[in-house]
Amino acid sequence: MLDNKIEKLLNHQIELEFESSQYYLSMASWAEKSGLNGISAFLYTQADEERVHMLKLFHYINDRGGHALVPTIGAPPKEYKDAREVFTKVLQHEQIVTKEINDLVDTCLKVKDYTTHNFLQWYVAEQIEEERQAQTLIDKLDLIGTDKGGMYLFDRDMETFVSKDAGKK
Ligand code: OFO
Repeated sequence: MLDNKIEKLLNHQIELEFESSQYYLSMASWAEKSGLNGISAFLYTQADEERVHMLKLFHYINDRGGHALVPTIGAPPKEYKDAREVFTKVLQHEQIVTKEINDLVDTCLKVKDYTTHNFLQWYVAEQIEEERQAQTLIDKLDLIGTDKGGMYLFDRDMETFVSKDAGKK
């Protein structure tokens, strides 16, 4: 049986994963209509992955005797200045999620819920990877700067990256 406090925090984590999914979906749509098809494909995939992260939490909470709740969240931003702004926002968002997961892990230790602590290790590792990925993309975009040819190639590389990465998670 889940401790009440842990159940609440896990439901909060559901909200964050849902927010990530909706945020990336909105970015994907912006990129698609801006002619950035590779970036768009990458972000649609990210949005799907975040939904899977959310569903893992649903099943975990319910399997442990709690009640996973569908969150209500506000609409994400619709417009973005450019690809760099998109990935900067991705990184900032992931840093917030990482902090929340770390706080949750800390609370698990405090209430001696080692099962949830163990379950959350997958999320801890995933956050490291997502932050690293966003930072790498920002670094590449910094190198490209305002070079339109460079941007074209970046977007094309993202398309290849998505098709190679498809179905890994
Ligand atoms: Fe769910 O990994 Fe990011 O937010």
